[in-house]
Amino acid sequence: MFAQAGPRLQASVRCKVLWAVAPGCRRAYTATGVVCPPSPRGKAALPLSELPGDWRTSWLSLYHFWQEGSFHNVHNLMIQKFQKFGPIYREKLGLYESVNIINPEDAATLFKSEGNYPKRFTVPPWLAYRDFRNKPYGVLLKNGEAWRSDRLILNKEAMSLQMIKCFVPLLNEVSEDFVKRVQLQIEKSGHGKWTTDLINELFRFALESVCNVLYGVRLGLLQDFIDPETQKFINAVTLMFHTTLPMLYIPPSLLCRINSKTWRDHVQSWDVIFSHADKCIQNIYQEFQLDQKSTKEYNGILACLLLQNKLPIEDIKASVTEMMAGGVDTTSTTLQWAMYELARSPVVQEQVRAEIFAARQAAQGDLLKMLKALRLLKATIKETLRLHPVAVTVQRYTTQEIILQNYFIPANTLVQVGIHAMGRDPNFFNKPELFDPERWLKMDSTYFRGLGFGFGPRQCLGRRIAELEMQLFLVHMLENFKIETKRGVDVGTKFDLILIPDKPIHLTLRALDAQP
Ligand code: 2DC
Repeated sequence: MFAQAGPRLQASVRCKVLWAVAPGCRRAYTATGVVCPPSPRGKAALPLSELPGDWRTSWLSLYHFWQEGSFHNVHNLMIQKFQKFGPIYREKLGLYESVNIINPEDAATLFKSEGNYPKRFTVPPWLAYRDFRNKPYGVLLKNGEAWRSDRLILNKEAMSLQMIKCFVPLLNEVSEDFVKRVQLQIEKSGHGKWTTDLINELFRFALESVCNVLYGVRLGLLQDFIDPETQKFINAVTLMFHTTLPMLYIPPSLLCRINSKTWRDHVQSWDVIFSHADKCIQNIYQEFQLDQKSTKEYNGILACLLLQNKLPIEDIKASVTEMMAGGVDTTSTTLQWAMYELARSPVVQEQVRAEIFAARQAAQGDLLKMLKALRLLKATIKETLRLHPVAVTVQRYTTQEIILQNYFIPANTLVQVGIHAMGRDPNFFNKPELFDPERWLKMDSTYFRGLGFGFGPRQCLGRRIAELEMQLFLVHMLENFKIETKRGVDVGTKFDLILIPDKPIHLTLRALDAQP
């Protein structure tokens, strides 16, 4: 089904709630973290108009935001705002207004009240593109009943335990091939090691992985020569994220009307993404119609969806395209951060490696059994996402009035949980600057602290694929290589819609059996 263009776009970027200007900061906070709640609990809750926050007019703050070049620094500004205003503040930048929270207890209140149709912030230019090209929304962008029925069908294929078992061999072979590729590069170097910025290799690894799970097909991205179309796809995803940034604050309809470069680049990136995904989908679809299904037991998510025949092909296409695009920069960046942190903490790296060796032996070839035993490895991924989440916030529109930090938050308010800020706040994590995966196994309570994939029925649909993909990657890498990095090079974070390293990360991979 094709949706109508105009009205939908307008509704999505128009402000829903209008707030009166409120007094600014009234309390003092320490430099490191958030201090006690504003008014003692038990007292009558305060109205929204009392919420602290930087007010002025939204357009003026947008202007300052722009001037200060804060575009790529949204995550650090958020930390500063929590320090200035406390655990809850409200903000309005251009058209974009929200209430921001940092406390895990408040996140719990928010998510527990989300109901059956949770709605997150829908990135305006992503809707605008689909309206512009008259393409249907996938599950990422749908809401209400349309979202729920699609999501339930997709959950069975992408999130259920049964299917996870099918993903393991598919993802495992891609990781094994990645190791072979690194071994080749090490041999080529002649020094028993390979030092490089791995990001493009990781993009290819991630795309190869997600495509094997979606289509049951190997693209061959871990070879020296790769199809230029595929590299175009990878570049398009990064450019798509990058050009989304300004359109979080300036309505895409405006940029479209003045034919700005940002809008044109954005449309072009999505065009590349859709046409390439379409080719992949078409290939499988044809095999299907010609009844040339391969004899493998499992042929990937797309084949299952086609076989089920519960979703119209256009809806399948839309959601599969989203999963394909969503699976590239997210896991690759997280893996890059994980290796960076493991390189900086050799002791942790050794512990995780020891766990993997032990689990490998005990499992005797049963991969699922091995993965089950890898508690520290899973904690390593959690810890990586604590310090380096992909998304700076997880957001929901309230569906009913709720009370957060003793303020009434009306229905239909955009509330954002600042998960990047939460992960670095000493109130919620002891010595937050320390990369310490074990904390997840020792903490008294991890209650609403690990929100890297969101929460509840609207959490990341790719979560299980991403987790398995990252676990298997790290298993194979740590079994074969020592990961090292130059000391003293601190890499910061840049907001480019998703959070990414602010400079290239150079890693050295050294064959484990050829230690100096
Ligand atoms: C960006 O203020 C900052 O998983 C905004 O794989 C709030 C916001 C809303 C939705 C978030 C987005 C942020 C970051 C990127 C996310 C997105 C939801 C899904 C998307 C987190 C935090 C992502 C990367 C998907 C992308 C799939 C797409 C390529 C089809």
